[in-house]
Amino acid sequence: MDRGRAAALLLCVAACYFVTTSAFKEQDFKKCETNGFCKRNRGVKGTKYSVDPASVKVDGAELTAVLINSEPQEPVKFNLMLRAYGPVLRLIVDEQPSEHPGRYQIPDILMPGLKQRLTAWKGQSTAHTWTGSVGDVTVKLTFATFKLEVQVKGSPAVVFNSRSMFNVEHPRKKQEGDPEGWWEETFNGHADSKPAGPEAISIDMSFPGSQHVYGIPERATNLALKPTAGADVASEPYRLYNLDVFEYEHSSVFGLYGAIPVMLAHKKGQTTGIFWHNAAEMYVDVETAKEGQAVQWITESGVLDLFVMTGPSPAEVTQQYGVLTGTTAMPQLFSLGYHQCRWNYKDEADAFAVDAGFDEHNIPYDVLWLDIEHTDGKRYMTWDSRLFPNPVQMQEDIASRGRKMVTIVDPHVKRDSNYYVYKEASEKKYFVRTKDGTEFDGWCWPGSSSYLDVTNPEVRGWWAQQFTPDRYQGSTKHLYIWNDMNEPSVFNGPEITMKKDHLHFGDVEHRDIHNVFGYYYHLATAEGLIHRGSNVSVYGEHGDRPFVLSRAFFSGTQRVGPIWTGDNAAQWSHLAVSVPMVLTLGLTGLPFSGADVGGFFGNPDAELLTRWYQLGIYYPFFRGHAHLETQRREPWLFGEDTTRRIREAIRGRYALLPYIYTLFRHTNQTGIPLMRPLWFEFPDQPALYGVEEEFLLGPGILVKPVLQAGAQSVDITLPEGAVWYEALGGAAFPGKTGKPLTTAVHMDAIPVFYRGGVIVPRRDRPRRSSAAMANDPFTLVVALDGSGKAVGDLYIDDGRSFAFSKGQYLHRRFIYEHGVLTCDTMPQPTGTPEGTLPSKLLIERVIILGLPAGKAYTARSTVNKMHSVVSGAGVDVRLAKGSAVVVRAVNLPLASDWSLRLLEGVAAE
Ligand code: NBV
Repeated sequence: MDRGRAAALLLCVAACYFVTTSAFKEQDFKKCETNGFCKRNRGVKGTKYSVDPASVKVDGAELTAVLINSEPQEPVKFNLMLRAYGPVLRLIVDEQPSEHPGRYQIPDILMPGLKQRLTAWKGQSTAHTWTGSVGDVTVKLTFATFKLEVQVKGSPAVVFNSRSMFNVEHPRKKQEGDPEGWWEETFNGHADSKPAGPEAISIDMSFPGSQHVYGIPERATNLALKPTAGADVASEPYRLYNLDVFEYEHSSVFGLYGAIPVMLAHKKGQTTGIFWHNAAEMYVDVETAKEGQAVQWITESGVLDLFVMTGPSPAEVTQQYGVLTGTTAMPQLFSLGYHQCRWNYKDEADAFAVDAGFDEHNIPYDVLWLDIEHTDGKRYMTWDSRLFPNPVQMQEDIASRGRKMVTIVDPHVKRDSNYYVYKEASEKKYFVRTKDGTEFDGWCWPGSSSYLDVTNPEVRGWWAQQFTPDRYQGSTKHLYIWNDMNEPSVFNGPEITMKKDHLHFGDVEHRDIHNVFGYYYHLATAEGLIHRGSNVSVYGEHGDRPFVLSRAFFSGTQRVGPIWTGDNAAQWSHLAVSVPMVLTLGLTGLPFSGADVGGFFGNPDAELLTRWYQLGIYYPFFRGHAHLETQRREPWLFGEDTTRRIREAIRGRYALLPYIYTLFRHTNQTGIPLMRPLWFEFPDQPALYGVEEEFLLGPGILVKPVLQAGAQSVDITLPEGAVWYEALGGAAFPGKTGKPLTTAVHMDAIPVFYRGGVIVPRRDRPRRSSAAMANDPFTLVVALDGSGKAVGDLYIDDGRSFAFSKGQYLHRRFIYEHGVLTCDTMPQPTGTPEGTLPSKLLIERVIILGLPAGKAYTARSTVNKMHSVVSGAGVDVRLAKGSAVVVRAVNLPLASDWSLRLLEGVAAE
């Protein structure tokens, strides 16, 4: 194509992309009805599958059997395998190797070393069933019709194929008279050649007694998934297919940029998790049946490789999933601060002005972001030299104030032989190919573009070399990366993505790897940042931890870096849906996420923006961002009151950084999310199972965002079994599930509560960035439970390198009991090296919530068992409304063991 025509087409494509569309364009996307594999299998029942009883063999940890589909004239046989890894089960159904090479299995998602966890079955067969058990888990395999029931401590957790929807479309030869759509399908003019023909798999599962199911991100919808099938329900099924959805709606089953095929079902006493280890397109129907929630999953291709995480608690399910796919990478501390982004900060002067604006208005922030316009013609890793003539100086200058920068690097590579990235990758044949084997030429921001085949380890290795300053010119060690459009987004492709018959490494069709493509790109970029920091190899000890934000994601993304929820809108409904979206990501193993604060499209008014910041400070990833065509909205542009409120909110985030960083260490060690639905912490209270408007940050902070314009009051559910202390004011409220507390709200803050029984570490001195807080002392908020106890912990390390993994950290535990607060070493999970880190940091203040009001107190401390008196400790009953005792100037060393005794009514010595 000549340059002129190419430019014209690009203009049209780009214009169509964001001018003519004022709303979600449903017609651009397939529905179940227009998607062959879904249409063929949705709701279809049959009883054709059985297990051949003579084939059942158990060899230690592995049961194998032959599964037969007796419907075709010549019955089709499959291999069935059932394994246990302690409380996690795995069911695999694949082609028989003699018949077919086997279905596609993604190679890089499961954690290495799973094999070591295999646990031997204790089992027995009858003529009709095989029953086996591992620990508290029992499975019953019924031969005809094939059915698999899983029980935990005798209570049913999940039943597979109870509704006979199991179906595997077996390999076949093309024949005349085959139904339409088996061998080729066309959507909106895009033909999919489907060389393997029909290859879908469907399976149903029921969760007896469960009221709700959760999970299967990403979509903008409720936390508890609404039924999509069954009597009186007519809805599209939930879809898992990574797509760039323009102006997505705030309430829809439609799949967005990322996919995690993980679902949780919950009932009193039992949470069950399902993970289908498969990256092809999927649909999921949810039905409320008499016996509980019943679901049907359908995938277009790949293997049936299902894991069951048997819990039984929600926290255990997330931990078990962490064992399978890994836990959240420990982030750098700066990345938990506030990020200021916009499409686009126009030039260096603009970037400096925004940076200075934060200091002028005394608002802390950590990272300034540059979107696509900073590049030379959307050639990523280059600069528009007119707008950004001195990128190195710019980064150094911003870094001199303790801050970082981020630039965007998208996966489409401009097809320009003068562009070094394209030239080299093309010569090396590193791009995705069309079905005919030629380099794929698609349309995206730069115009004609090719896409690196990041499923190839060699390509990832090469990509990871591109981030050193000699390759990425104008970059410095203060620069981090943002991967957008990695679903991948292809403006002129079917459903704005890549054709399914395109070819990847090993001639694997795009169909099989679509949902994991973005993960691979994200992974390779993150490895690039590890390489560039120092001379050490990948995962080296002293290089900095990477920070790469991704839009697309899959299971395993948590090991790489954060994601955000994409292009939301400046609307109250989008503010509200951000909570279930982020909660769902946490439940499915990807806790490091957040929504664009303020809403990407459109212009928030001061009230919406304020409420968004007040909520956003609790997102694990906290970034303000806005579309190119929106009005500027830096926090100081809405008048003094708004600036003050946003300043207070962001300062509140910074005060909580010690708690948030500690929570990240926990999720890094266990997989338990930071942001949790109320039922996650109180799993035995059914009235909480549907609550999605409020949440807990870690175990100790309950947040009730204000989600309506002009709200004068809100109803807050405070779960039973705990005392709750208003964060501002300290007033105590006993939890009463089912009886919300109605509270008046004002614009200065949203309601937040400390949970009795938890100690929250804070750093209360306002600073300009997280780096500037490095030597600040801590405050401990000790919120007492009904019996006067509380526990908590504080984790610190250098905040940036991998040295923590070798033991350079401090993890301290605090216990308050019988009027004594102690500090000692936090016990670590097995395998964690003991932590040592020289540190002069102090606990300067202790705030105790829940002591009898109106009394006088004094305090005495003992450090390393040496008796000493708190020097100059002022003891004060501060907050009239509540019962907060503030012990000031205690100055106790974080690195030492100590105790602090509170004495009632005794004068200070
Ligand atoms: O790079 C431009 C935008 C970016 O600001 C946004 O955050 C991404 O989600 N990008 C999408 C491409 C175009 C969006 C209309």
